[in-house]
Amino acid sequence: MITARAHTNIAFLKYWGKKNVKLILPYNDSISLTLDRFYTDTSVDFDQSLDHDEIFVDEKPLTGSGVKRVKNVLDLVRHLSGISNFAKVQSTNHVPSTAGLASSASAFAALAAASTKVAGLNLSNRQLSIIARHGSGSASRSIFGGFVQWHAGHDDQSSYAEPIQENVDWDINLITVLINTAQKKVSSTNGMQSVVETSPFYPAWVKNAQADVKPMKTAILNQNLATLGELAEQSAMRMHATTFGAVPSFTYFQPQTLAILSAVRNMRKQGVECYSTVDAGPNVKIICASSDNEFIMHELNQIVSAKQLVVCKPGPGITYL
Ligand code: 2P0
Repeated sequence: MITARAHTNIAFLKYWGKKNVKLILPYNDSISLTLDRFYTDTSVDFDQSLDHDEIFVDEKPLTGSGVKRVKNVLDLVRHLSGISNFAKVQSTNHVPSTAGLASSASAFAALAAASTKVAGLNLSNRQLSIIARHGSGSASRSIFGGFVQWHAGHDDQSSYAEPIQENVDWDINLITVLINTAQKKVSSTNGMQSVVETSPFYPAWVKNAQADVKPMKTAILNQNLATLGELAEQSAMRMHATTFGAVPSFTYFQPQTLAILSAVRNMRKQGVECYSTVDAGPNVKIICASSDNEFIMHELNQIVSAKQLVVCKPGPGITYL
């Protein structure tokens, strides 16, 4: 049995829409930061005594659409290794229970790493990224630490992630604002597919996202927080704009999401370098320097409680436990 650990990542330039649904090939490149605080540990064992794949997440049998995705990854590993046994998979998420951050990114990155290693495959991280992508697009990026780019590519082998800067040696933080929601959410998979098929804003999204790749990489390499933050906030707002244009229209924003977005803009007006990003849910993540954490947390405390705030720093790529 092998256990691997992978950390979640937050996209600064979003992945939003598949040009090939089966292979999970995205329309545009995306850029993310792997985080230190949230991660998944996954153990895999191919066992000849099993008559089906056994998959447990947080000690409960996995149900729903995730099962097929896990089997896709296991089938790929069986195909590559020649192993025919079924597998026992046990996955534990280390994320706050109310976060809505339980991420398929860390889960499938850890699964790709553990399953290939236990099958005796000695793969490069690029190959692991391709295998993780078959489980979930964003998982391709969680193989690596720090700032990562997922190249959209045009076929299975050309769509992979690679590091822009693995060891982030500058003072960048991400404050996660956990906003609870009672409303049922549209999954990111369904949300992005609906947008691709129905939103007239989608072509504009693809064109602008791809154009932002180079300036965002430059901002990262120059440690330019202001440019990086502005581009990241733009990417998030443009992604969410596509959902308003979908038929039927939908949004991931909740009232508190808007309140936090507004607070961040106000702090910026006061000269604090802080920027927002929002994924397929109501939580806001604030990009800033740690020297401004105290001020920002104090301001956010007017809107949410202290326990809804989690400060994250750049995190590592996959490790084996
Ligand atoms: C991202 N998201 O770049 C974007 C921004 C959410 C919003 O990647 O269908 O769970 O499994 O490939 O990876 C979340 O989507 O979707 C995601 P699938 P995934 O982080």
